[in-house]
Amino acid sequence: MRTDALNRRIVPRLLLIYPATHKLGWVKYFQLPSLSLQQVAAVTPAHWQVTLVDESQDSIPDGRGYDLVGITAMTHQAMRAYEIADQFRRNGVPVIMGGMHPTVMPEEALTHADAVVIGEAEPILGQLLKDFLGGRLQKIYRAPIAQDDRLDIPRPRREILSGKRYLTTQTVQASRGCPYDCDFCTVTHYFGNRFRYREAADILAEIRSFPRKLVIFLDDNLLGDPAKARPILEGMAEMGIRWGSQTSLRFAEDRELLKLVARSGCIGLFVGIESVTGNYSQLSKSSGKSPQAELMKRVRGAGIILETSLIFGFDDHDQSIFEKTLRFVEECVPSVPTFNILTPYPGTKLFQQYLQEGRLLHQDWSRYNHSEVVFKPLLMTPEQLYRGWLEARKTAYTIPSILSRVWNNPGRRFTNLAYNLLRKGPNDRLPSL
Ligand code: B12
Repeated sequence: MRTDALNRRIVPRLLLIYPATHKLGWVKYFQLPSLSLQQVAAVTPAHWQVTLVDESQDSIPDGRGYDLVGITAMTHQAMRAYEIADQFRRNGVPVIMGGMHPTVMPEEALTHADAVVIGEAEPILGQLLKDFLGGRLQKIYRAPIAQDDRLDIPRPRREILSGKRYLTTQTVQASRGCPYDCDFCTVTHYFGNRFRYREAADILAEIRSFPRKLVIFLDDNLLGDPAKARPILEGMAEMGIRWGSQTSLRFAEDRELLKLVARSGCIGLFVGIESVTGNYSQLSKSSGKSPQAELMKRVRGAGIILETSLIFGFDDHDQSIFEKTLRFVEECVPSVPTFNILTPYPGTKLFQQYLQEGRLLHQDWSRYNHSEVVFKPLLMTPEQLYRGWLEARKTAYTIPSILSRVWNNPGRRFTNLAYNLLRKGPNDRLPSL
């Protein structure tokens, strides 16, 4: 019946939704827009009309006037995504889902959606939409896992963001895939085990089209393959832009590369140190000899703000890990240290291990958010892990600690201070148990 109505209408309408898990207040205007949905829009054939609802800024419509709803979800968004999906389906509007959580839990997602996309939308969405219009929608659309080292995707459709306010809409993805295959990560399994890069010329043309100077890369590891990253960096060095990205610290083993990174306008990098016991980071898989402290010093010395992610709760962590980690932060002085509680996301080897060992406390996905303990740690109680994490956050973000970090990081002191104060923000509002 729906298909008949659709056939009568010339322009089919797709509503894309980014679910919000909590109210953000004024901070909502300092977020980055979902690139996932801009990319989904980019591979939606031009005869579709596409609308984006970002729940942190917009309310969810009732579905009238839309033919199909597409919802994205990371694990912590899944419960909210399902509520929204159920509502639309009750109102007679079919729903498709994609993103990391539906990709790793397709059967679960299918209890709330008419179809699920597993993996990347680019190779498969055109077929899905064709099937939908033809009344032949299948339940599962599985994108092949890419095998080559080229990433051939269209640029995101930024115009769907119009009318919304973000920190910047100038976000770019240069590469996908990762060879490291860490136990707590799903990326390798679904996005391939090599770094796939877009053509440097295409990335640089995209950046040149931006009206403003700040660019944020949404890559897992922009500098993962230096040979592919170099032409992008060289091109950016000509443009006088400022940029930030996530990467692995190992790039700083190459001093020339570090110089080029700084010269190309890099103002900040987010790196995963993961554990100070050294057993879990990409760095421990590196062939390089430089210890992390030295690499961090080099990056700071180049005037780049270094945000480091440190995780608590691995199986070799007892209660001494908090003290050890704080000492590491004092000695290595990352510009902005972030502390996370280990979270075994579905689809990872870690999740499988804890499931088999009966160590998952629950599967309430909304609490799989790095700020709650959802599993039984090996050498601590869940309460000890939570309290230790909270105390470490508070200790590292006292005003004297912040000032000492800012003082010890040359260059960009104002940005660094502002970023530290932003990170300190939520500490006082977290429950103490
Ligand atoms: C950039 C990034 C961020 C940015 C997000 C910026 C933004 N607003 O988009 C920042 C730094 C803010 C961030 C934060 C977090 N992130 Co993050 N992030 C990433 C990263 C590196 C890339 C995501 C991205 O934009 N990719 C580009 C888009 C185009 O790709 P995509 O999302 O995969 O979408 C494609 C397909 O999945 C599919 N698809 C996606 N949605 C849909 C919907 C439909 C309808 C269809 C058909 C298809 C489809 O099509 C797209 C095109 O191919 C990924 C790692 C990764 N490689 O996926 C982690 C990742 C998504 N993040 C993760 C996590 C855990 C978080 C945090 C919860 C961490 C924390 N400590 O708080 C927060 C959550 C913040 C929030 N918004 O609520 C995990 C999620 C794991 C999981 N199972 O949920 C990932 C996978 C990292 C990891 N290694 O595990 N993140």
